[in-house]
Amino acid sequence: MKKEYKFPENFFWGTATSAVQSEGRVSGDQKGMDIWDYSSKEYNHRFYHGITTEQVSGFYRDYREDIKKASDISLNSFRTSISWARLIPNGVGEINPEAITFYKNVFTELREKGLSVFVNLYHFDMPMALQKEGGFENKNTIEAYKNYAETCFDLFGDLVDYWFTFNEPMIPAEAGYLHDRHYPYVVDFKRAAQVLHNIVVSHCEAVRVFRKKKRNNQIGIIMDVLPVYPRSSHPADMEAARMADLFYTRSLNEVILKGEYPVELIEILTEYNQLPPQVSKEELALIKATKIDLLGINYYQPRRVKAKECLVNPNGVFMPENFFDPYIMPGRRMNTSRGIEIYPKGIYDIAINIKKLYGDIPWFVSENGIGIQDEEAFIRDGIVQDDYRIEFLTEHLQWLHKAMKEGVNCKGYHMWTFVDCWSWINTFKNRYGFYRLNLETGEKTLKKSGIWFKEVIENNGFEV
Ligand code: IFM
Repeated sequence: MKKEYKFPENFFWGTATSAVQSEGRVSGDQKGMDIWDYSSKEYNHRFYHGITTEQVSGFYRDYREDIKKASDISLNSFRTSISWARLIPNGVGEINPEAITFYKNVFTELREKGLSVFVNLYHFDMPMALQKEGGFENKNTIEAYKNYAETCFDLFGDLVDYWFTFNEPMIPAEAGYLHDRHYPYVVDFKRAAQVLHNIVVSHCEAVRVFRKKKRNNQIGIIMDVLPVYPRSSHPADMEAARMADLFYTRSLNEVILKGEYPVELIEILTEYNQLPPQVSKEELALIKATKIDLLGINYYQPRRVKAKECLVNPNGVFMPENFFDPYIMPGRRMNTSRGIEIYPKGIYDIAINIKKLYGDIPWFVSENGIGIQDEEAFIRDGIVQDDYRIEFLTEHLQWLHKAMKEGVNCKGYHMWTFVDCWSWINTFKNRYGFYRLNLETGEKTLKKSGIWFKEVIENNGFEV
C-alpha cells in the first residue's frame, strides 16, 4: 500500500545556490576580486582539476534562461547570494553599477516568473581588499559588512522576500582559521573564535539596520547543522558527544537563537586560554537583543563521535577534536563521492531539537542534497538517471514530513542545487543539481530528479 506525504499550502519548494558558485565572470562586469578568485588562482593546486571561479555555471550570463528553467520545474522559491565584491569591488566605497543592474534584473525576473526571492548576503566570499586588512578578524570589517548590508536593503529591498545575513557562518571561521580548508589557511583556534564572534556581531548589526528600515520582508540566517550521535551510551562516549555538540552546534545556535554563548564553552575556553580577545559588553548586549524571523537549516550528514582513544599532544594546536574522536560506525550508509554518511533521520532529529531547544521559531530546510562524482556514467537517452538523488530526497522528505506531523514549524524545503555548480575545493568533482552542466558546451539539461521534483511540487507532496 502506498502512503501519501502531503505538505502544507504555501510550502516553499525551491533550490539554493550562491554567487561565487554560479555566476562566473564576463568581460566588463567590473566585479572586484574575492578570496575565491584569489585563492583558486594563487593556490590552484588545492582545487580539483585546477578549475577557478571564472569557469562556473554562467548564471551571470544565462540568468534569464536559468530562471526560465527554474520555473519550468515549478519551483516557487529560489535562493542565491549577492557577491559583496561584485557590488562593492573594494568591499567599501564605490558601488558597481553593472552589479546593481544584474541583481535587479535577476530578482525582477524571479518575481515575474512567480518565484519568491531568497537572498543571502554572505556565502564565504570576503572581498580580497578587506581580506588583506584581516577580513573578519578585523573589527572594521563589521562596519563594512553593515554598510554593505544596508546598501543591499536600500537597493533591492523591494524585490527580495527573505534576506539572510550569512550562509553557514561557522565555515569561514572553521575552514579558514582552524582546519586549513579555505583561504587564508590559518590554523589557530583563538583567531577562529574571534572570526566567528565578529561574524555573529556582523549578523546582529545587519539585523539592526534592517529593523530600522521597517520593511515588510523578513530576515534570518542559514546554519549548517550536523546532529551529533555518540558511539554508545557509555558515559565516556556520551561526554564526547556533548563536547562535539557544544563546540560545533551550541556555540553558534545558542548565540544566534538564544542571544548568549553557552556558559560552559566560555569556561572551557577560559581554562585553555582560547577566548577571543576582542569581545565587548556592547556587542554582547546587541547579540542578546537580536532576533531573527526565519531560520534556514542546511543538512547533509550526521556527526558520529566516540571518546578519545589517545591523550592529546600537550604541545599541539587547541582543537575541539581534543575532546572527542570521530566515529566510523560499522555498516553506515555512505555517499562515497564525498566520503560522508547518508542518514535521512538526521533531518527529523534536527527538526525536533529546534522545537524543543529553540522555541517554535519558523524555519525551513535551506539546503539538502547529494553530490555525486562522474555523474555522466548515469546518462541514458541524454538524461542523467539519478534515481539515487530521488531516493535521497524522498527519504529526507519522509522524515521531515514525520516531524511536521509532530508539530515542527517548518516552512519549506530547498534542494542544493539548481544547476550543477562549482564547489569550494572540489570544483566540479561532485554534481548536485537538478540540471546537469556540460562543462565543454555550457549546456544545462534536466535530470530525472528534476522531472520528479516538478511533480512533487505540483502535487505538494508524493506517494511511496
Ligand atoms: O556547496 C556547498 C554550499 O556552498 C554550502 N553548503 C554545502 C554545499 C555542498 O557542499
